[in-house]
Amino acid sequence: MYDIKKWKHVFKLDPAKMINDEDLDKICMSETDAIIIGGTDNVTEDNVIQLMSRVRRYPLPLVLEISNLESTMPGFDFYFVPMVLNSPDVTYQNGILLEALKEYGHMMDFDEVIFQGYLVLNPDSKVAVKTQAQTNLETEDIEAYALMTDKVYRFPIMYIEYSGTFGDMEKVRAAKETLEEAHVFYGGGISSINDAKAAAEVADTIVVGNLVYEDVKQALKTVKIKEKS
Ligand code: 1GP
Repeated sequence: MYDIKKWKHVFKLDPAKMINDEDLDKICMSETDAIIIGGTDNVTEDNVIQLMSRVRRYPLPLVLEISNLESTMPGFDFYFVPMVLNSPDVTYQNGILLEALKEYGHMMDFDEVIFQGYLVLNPDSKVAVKTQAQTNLETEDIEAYALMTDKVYRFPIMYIEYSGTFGDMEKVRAAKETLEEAHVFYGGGISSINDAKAAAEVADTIVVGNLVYEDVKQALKTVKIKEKS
């Protein structure tokens, strides 16, 4: 099985967005470590199946980041379940999970299901609006959420999500330095190799999303962070 802790770079593809075969081929044939399929709006059974079947032709790990029950299906290597720790709406902490467990709990393979302590930090992002995330966090809040992830819930991953904007690396560092066990994913606004390097210096795994759709050439360059390792 794949070892997520070795992943340095992943691309996140949004099933609600169009990508042509040529660009998808380049993304999947790059040296990236994995593809995550996930998005906030308009994630449907149809568009997830479509994208999954296109990416499945390539020999790299494929993850579904669960955003709703309707678009959750078998066929992925892993299922990432974001538990949005800084949302006051329990739906996004464990509410969707509750429904998933009621429906699929008896047949879920928990080795494939990875729970993430998820912090949403860009107030203007769709995910922040949807989850009503409390994004105005001080370093001590971040550290406490890191402890919560690591020592209370014992999630294997903490995901720092700045979707749409490049984040404050000092906040990512505060999380990283507090965590003893959990692996740090960083995603948000990586739009060049320099952003990718800056994020990869702090986080264990960087996630490149929008750039795939905005400038595929630049997106492919971000994989170069792996050359030093
Ligand atoms: C989004 O963290 C990912 O969930 C990546 O963010 O789309 O801003 O690259 P961007």
